[in-house]
Amino acid sequence: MKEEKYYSVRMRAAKNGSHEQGGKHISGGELLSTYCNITHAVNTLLEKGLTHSRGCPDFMQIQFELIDEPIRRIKPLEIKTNKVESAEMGQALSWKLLEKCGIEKQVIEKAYKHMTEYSGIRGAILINSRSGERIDQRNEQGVRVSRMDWLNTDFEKWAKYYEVPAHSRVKEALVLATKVNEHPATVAELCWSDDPEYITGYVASKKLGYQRITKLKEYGDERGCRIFFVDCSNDLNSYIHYLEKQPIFIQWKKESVTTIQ
Ligand code: WAQ
Ligand code: MG
Repeated sequence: MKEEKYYSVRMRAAKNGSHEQGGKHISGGELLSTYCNITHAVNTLLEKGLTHSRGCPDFMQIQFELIDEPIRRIKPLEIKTNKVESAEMGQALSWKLLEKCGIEKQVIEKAYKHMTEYSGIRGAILINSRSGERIDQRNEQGVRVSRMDWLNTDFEKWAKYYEVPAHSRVKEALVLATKVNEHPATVAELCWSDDPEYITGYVASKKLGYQRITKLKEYGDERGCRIFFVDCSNDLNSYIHYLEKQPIFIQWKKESVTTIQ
């Protein structure tokens, strides 16, 4: 049977002008939809951008396009939640986890510096996992990972099994982390939200899975970021092409559960 066609639907919203005009990034979103579901998909993203804790946007763009390539299906990273008392403890744990991925201290230090410098951008920063230098040339834009999704019914079964809140935020973050860390050139990822009321972040890698850390910043802080530690002996352009263009569905089967420490 021929697979149904899917569309990539994307949204970005900003305040005080568009992103190009130097406006403040408010919200972004990406999902996959069948043709009959496009109205619903567009409305979901519209709602996301209109009701955001970073503010009311005065610019929004929503677009959809047909995906012509076959969609790859991959299983979600294993999840672990690490409870911490303070942002300092959370950050210390994130260092420890990144070191476990083979990343050196001075590289992590540089990553944290990048985090502060580029905390307002709408995409991710790519850094060389050995030198800590930023390697994408996307400046204020960063690289936006796109063309990925997880069917809600499947995600909800997964959330119930792992006793994780079945929130779209968790789904979106795990979808992104799974896609990014599936690529052989990704060594690890560090992320926390730019939403002032959301303080849980994570470190993810193939080996460690998706390691949530319940506090990586203080409430009210609007600084957030995503950093991918990349081993760039591989071609950077094809890596970025994978992040932006390779369509991926996350699919979960209870039978394939493995455990991480
Ligand atoms: N591609 C690349 N970078 C992105 C993308 C994307 N599709 N989406 C967001 N970012 C970057 C961008 O710089 C944002 O400012 C930053 O990440 C944070 O995005 O409880 O909510 O959507 O398990 O605010 C993680 C923990 C929550 C969830 C992360 O990020 C959990 C979050 P946000
Ligand atoms: Mg955000």
